[in-house]
Amino acid sequence: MEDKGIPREQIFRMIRKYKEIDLTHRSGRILGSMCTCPHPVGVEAYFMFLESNLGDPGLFPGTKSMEDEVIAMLGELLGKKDVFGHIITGGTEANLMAMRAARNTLKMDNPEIIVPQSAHFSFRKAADILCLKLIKADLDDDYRVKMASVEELISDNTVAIVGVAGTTEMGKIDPIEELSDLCLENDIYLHVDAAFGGYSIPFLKDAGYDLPKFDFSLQGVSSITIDPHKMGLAPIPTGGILFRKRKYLESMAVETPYLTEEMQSTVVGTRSGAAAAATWALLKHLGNEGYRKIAVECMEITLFLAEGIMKVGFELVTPPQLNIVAFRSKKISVEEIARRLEDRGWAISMASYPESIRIIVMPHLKREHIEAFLSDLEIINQD
Ligand code: 0PR
Repeated sequence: MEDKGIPREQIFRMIRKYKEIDLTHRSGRILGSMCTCPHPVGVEAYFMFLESNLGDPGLFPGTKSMEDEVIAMLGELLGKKDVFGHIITGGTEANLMAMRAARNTLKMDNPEIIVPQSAHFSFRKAADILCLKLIKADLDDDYRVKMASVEELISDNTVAIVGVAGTTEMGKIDPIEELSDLCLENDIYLHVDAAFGGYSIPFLKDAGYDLPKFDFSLQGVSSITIDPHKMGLAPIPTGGILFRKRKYLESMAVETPYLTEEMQSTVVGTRSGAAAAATWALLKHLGNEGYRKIAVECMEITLFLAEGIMKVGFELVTPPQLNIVAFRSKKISVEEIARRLEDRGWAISMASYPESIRIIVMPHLKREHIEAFLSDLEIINQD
């Protein structure tokens, strides 16, 4: 650190150099990210609330009201208006809170959680932090969790079962209705990780897409992760966790002797009020109609991409259910496809199960980007 401070203009000249090295979503080159350009209304709201700390909500009662209203709006979107929860940093923290609530409510000696093989790696972190045994259930031919496998894995130590609505790699929706029935029968906590699908499935259903039930309308669902910083277009970091009952939040509450709130259930103490404000502003500004349009556009481009991939000689791993396309080739290895695409300036990602190239058609990807990608893919296939 220098002794004498650097003037403002010079600072911004300096940091611009770093910024120039970064990729931007706007360039249309990022094909493997679940994040996107934050919506300007969310950004403006975020800026307005930068100093507000929801870890001490008594100082920021206005921001706290916005968080409460956001939780009710997200609950309503997901089948139950009177839910309990918080706006937090993202899917990882939400999944950690859900697993902590399940563990604390059941209080078993050797707690186990059953997650689909497709579950996000945040459950590995949660299992490690919370000392839970992580048990993985098999997938069916369409990369959804196999019910028979889940049933087989249930034991006296099971504290929670996880279903995913929009898997990280394939964008598939697990049979949540069947998981809900199973959990009701066996009195087990069911958590739905809809970090990705939470902001699109309800809108796509509205628009007439045939997608399964996955939310609180199913009585067995105890909690849901839904991330505004993915398909919700909110600035990073903005996540959401919703619980069916207040007792789940209470099971994690610790006393906060000198703060304006008496008990705190979140993992972190000081936390962003800006994230809640941005989510509030976007839900109100875009409304059902705005989000429906975004979700439908992403799906239309997804189907255009999926068809194009087959036309230029590659094969889809599975038909897309949400806006994720996974593909591979009969003659070129996945690593080699990835290398050739990267050489051509595409930032893609690879799925591990099954090995494939995975494209997430987020709102920053427009038809022209996909057309340019497909023509490169065609060249790659002929190289
Ligand atoms: N649950 C699901 C289903 C997810 O897909 C993810 C993240 C999480 C939970 C965890 O969410 P946070 O990362 O918000 O804690 N899925 C993306 C992934 O791992 C995250 C991501 C986003 C990765 C942008 C890369 C990227 O550029 O692929």
